[in-house]
Amino acid sequence: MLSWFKKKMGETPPEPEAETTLPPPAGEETGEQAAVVEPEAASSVAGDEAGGVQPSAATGATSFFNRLRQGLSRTRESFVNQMDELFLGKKVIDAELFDELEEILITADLGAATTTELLERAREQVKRQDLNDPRALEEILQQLLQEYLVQADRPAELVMPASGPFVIMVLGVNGVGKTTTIGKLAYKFKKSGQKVLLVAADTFRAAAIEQLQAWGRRVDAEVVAQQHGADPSSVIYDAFDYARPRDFDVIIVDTAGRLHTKVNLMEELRKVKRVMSQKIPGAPHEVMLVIDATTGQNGISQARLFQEAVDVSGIALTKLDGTARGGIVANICREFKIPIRFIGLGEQMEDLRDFEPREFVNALFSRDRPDTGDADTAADQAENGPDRP
Ligand SMILES: Nc1nc2c(ncn2[C@@H]2O[C@H](COP(=O)(O)OP(=O)(O)OP(=O)(O)O)[C@@H](O)[C@H]2O)c(=O)[nH]1
Ligand SMILES: [Mg+2]
Repeated sequence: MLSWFKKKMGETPPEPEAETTLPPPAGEETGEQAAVVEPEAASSVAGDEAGGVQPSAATGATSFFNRLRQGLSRTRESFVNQMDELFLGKKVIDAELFDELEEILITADLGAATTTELLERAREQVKRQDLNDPRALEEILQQLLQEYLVQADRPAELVMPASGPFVIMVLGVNGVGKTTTIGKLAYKFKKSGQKVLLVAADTFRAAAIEQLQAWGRRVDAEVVAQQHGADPSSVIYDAFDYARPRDFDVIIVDTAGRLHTKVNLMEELRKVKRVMSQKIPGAPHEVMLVIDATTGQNGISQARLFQEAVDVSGIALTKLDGTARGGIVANICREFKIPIRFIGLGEQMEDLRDFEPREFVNALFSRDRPDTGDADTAADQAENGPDRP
């Protein structure tokens, strides 16, 4: 796996800082309602509040792989338990075993089409290699699942432009975790030494602006916002004008997940996107669709609407910690053929991980065993530094 972003012209991301001191969580703050917020004011509040060190999940004995396992514990336990029950009770690979396996995979949100295709390939392999041991089938399954995820993992890395800010437009149905993901992403970029600006272009929902400002304070990133009900395009204009002389590396734009009608929403998103490209040629460089893993097929159909309206370039899959149905990952990879860039495994700023297929499948299939720390990937080390004792 490559590092999670790179700059063009062969520049590599700077080394992450060993530990970042950030203000304490600021979810409870309330910003001034319907006020035009000056970017400097927003950032100075962050500075004022920077008194404590946010306890970081990166400290302590838990390895990053273990954190992934923990995040996926619901999925893993359900999946692994069912697999164990199935395979332990069987001596040979037969049609009944395949039927039961099919049920497990569909229950795990793998989707009917993906399940059928996957089992078809598994059957072929079993036949070709003349296998009898059910455990061998489990290995095949693991390998095939990983292949699905790897296929869609073509450049999962974000590529920043050679000059000017890297603009990310974040979209998705309401409540999927857009604003939270923006906060976490800003934290990741900040930790990598990038100068980040957040833009509150969700002016529809009353509390949306304050929520983004709270994240701005939490991760110490500036926020440009206007009042509730303002025209999102006008917010973009303001924000990009503000950004021009200030040398931001990354601009992340929050958008509405809901308007009066779906048609309105899609039209507005297209307009917002157009305005961005008028202000900064090439922007947005990344159109990131956020999907809530707990919503299953429904989430996928909703995501399809966004995909049709604007050209999505990457996916962030949130709330994988909150579902026992991790199979949705394979389903999304097959359905969208767009790289899953990040997965959300909790509500805190550290809970956004690069999506690494091999690591993901390993965590999903892993049984409870003492962690040796060996499982940390190079990507983990590069991103978060080595494990601390
Ligand atoms: N457990 C868990 N909760 C998450 C994750 N990501 C977001 N959430 C929670 O999901 C809820 C909705 O998140 P938001 O970020 O407000 O979602 P949104 O898409 O911006 O919502 P709207 O602005 O209403 O469209 C919040 O309570 C978040 O804390 C995740 O990865 N895991
Ligand atoms: Mg939001």
